[in-house]
Amino acid sequence: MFDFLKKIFKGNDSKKAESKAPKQPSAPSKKSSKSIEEVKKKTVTKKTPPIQKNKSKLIAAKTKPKLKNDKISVQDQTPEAPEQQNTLSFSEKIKAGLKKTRDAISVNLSSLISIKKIDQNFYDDLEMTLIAADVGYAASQQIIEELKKRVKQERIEDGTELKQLLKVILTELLQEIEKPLIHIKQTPFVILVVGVNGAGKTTTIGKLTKLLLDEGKSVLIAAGDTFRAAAKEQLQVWGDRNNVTVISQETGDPSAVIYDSMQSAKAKGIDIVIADTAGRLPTQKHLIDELAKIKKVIKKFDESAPHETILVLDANTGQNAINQIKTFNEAVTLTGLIMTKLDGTAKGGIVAAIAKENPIPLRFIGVGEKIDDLKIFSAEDYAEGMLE
Ligand SMILES: Nc1nc2c(ncn2[C@@H]2O[C@H](COP(=O)(O)OP(=O)(O)OP(=O)(O)O)[C@@H](O)[C@H]2O)c(=O)[nH]1
Ligand SMILES: [Mg+2]
Repeated sequence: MFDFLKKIFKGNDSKKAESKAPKQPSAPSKKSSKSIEEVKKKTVTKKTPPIQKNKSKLIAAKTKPKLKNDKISVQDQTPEAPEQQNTLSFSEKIKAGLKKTRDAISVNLSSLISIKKIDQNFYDDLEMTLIAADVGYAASQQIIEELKKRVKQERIEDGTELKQLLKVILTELLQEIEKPLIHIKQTPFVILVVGVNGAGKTTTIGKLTKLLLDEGKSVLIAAGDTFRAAAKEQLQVWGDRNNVTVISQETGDPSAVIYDSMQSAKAKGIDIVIADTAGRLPTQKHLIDELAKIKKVIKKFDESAPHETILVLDANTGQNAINQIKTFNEAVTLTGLIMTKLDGTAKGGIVAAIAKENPIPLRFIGVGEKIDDLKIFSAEDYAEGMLE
């Protein structure tokens, strides 16, 4: 497990995620119901952070000689690093990012709780509120059914307790996709980044590189977007900010660039290659097929690569994210997701829709354009950010 998980989780008193190996999407497992009392207890009990299980791997990674990244302070290299970045904690940053979503839900929820009895009308209005935040029909239904059941079981009449219970139920649903990225020992560990145009792939690669460098890994970036003019330059800016090598070519063949990058990383003993790709729409079949070809070429170098295939999603696209997951997953078998732009949308509920409808692990969330604005997804923090 990446060490930065440990760093980020340190000082965050509400962690409870368990370390799990990355795996293909699986059907949501049934979870036992938790009472409010259990939840209250949970919030004061410090749980083992997810990295603990893989401690030996971390130590091994730490003792490995690092390359030029040793010399740099990424923080110093970031031109736009804002003062506020270092003062906000992990949970606070997520909360700040999800402000619009929370406001949209909370305003309705507060008025519902303050004026209504907990009856069918209340549940109907709550369902509409969740759907408006893009939680989606299926997930909203599941949440409401569970809420009804447990309100009855636990004889809840008080609005504050109901909100607390709603948070627990949402957390349980989100835990289906709370599976942090685990670094296997393979070198180079190859991360292929795909997604629609403008989703935030390149920016996310810049932010992810920073997280990995902080973890003590060495990183090389492959400029696999050979399609868009200026794509290379944009990636190079992120490479410069992080002081890592960006490999690009004059040719228009993304497979060749990524293959070259893997070769170079192998020769230099670099831990991780992150490969950018051109944006493409699910409807552009030939471009989606091209991704499968890229994957095939990567496999010629290393049968086990890419070790992580990440789809970057823009939270503003709402329910269309489900469609994107389906199409990209069919073409390249996704192992993880990153949801970006959660800071700019009132539709952060889409993450719950994914947990219900297509539970591929959500590795990170993007809550801004700055280098430090990528966070490991935590179900509990996210639910807290949505509902407060
Ligand atoms: N507010 C906000 N903006 C973001 C976030 N991530 C990316 N962006 C912005 O989204 C825009 C597109 O980002 P890119 O990284 O170029 O997206 P891309 O997927 O690489 O785009 P193409 O290569 O054209 O397909 C840029 O203006 C980014 O600054 C985020 O988490 N929050
Ligand atoms: Mg790009």
